[in-house]
Amino acid sequence: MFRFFQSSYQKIKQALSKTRSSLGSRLRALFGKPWDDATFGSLEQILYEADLGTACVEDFVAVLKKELRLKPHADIQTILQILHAKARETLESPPQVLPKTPEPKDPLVILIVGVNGSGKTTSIAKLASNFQKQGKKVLVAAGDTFRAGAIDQLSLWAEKLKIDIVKSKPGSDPSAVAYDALSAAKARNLDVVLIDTAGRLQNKTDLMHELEKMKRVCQKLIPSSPHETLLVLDANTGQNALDQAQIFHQFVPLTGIILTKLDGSAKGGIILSIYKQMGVPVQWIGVGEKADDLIHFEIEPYLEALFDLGS
Ligand SMILES: Nc1nc2c(ncn2[C@@H]2O[C@H](COP(=O)(O)OP(=O)(O)OP(=O)(O)O)[C@@H](O)[C@H]2O)c(=O)[nH]1
Ligand SMILES: [Mg+2]
Repeated sequence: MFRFFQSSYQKIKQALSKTRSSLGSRLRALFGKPWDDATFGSLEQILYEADLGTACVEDFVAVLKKELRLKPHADIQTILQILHAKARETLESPPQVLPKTPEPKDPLVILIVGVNGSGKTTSIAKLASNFQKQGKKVLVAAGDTFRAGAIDQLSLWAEKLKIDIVKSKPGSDPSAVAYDALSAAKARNLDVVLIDTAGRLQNKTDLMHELEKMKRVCQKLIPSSPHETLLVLDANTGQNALDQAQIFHQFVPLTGIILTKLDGSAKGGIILSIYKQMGVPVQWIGVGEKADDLIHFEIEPYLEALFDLGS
């Protein structure tokens, strides 16, 4: 257990290595010399560039200004600790929507949503593999009936991971696929259903209504479902990620986020930014294209990495 904890701790820090080296070293350089009012202007810029977003940046700058008035000779370690404490306070506040627990006879149903190419289908494969390793029986639903090749892409993963899949013809109603998947999972006594959906831009209202419909149809069979709705966000999206999260949340209340492609990004601050503004937690981090390139998010290693603290 300790070894597992230690390795996931290290993995998160590794995943944040780009953010850490850019944000951490810039903060160290900024406060490594005597600071004045102009320093806080540069601090704002550095925090924005790590994708911390307006609300968090304002918070951080305000708290640091206040604390440094009381401790004018604070060293860099103290300064990083002040930011760390503020960020922790943000992440430890209660989430806005809690996941639901399925009835013992029902499978756990997870709806996966997001814009085009964010990593939804790959994340479903990664989650499926993760559940499988816990001994759970998983079924995936090929709910992206829109993009040519989407059904085949998920079928290939299902074949590779040896998991059940429910699919239909390209162009068919995704809600019907979701319904079939839930009834198959109930009939076969499976533990988890992961529903793929077509990529959609958050400003395409008709497509957002289609997600609402998928949710309603799931509820016909399992009233408490979907128990989780996860938004898949590409870490390289920048502050548009917040817009995506806010609009998806209006149509299908989000219980969490999967932040993908953090392996190529120095923008790990988006995790804090979204939580600060919406109370939706990042649950998983994607760090590559393989089935096991998924890390469960934990606050402490994230913050240590973000502010370049500890080992
Ligand atoms: N480096 C990296 N690549 C990823 C990650 N997650 C997904 N990808 C890649 O991103 C690309 C898009 O992934 P998909 O899973 O097809 O994305 P999607 O959201 O299902 O795309 P659509 O169905 O077209 O909307 C693929 O080439 C994936 O291999 C990740 O965490 N890191
Ligand atoms: Mg897809």
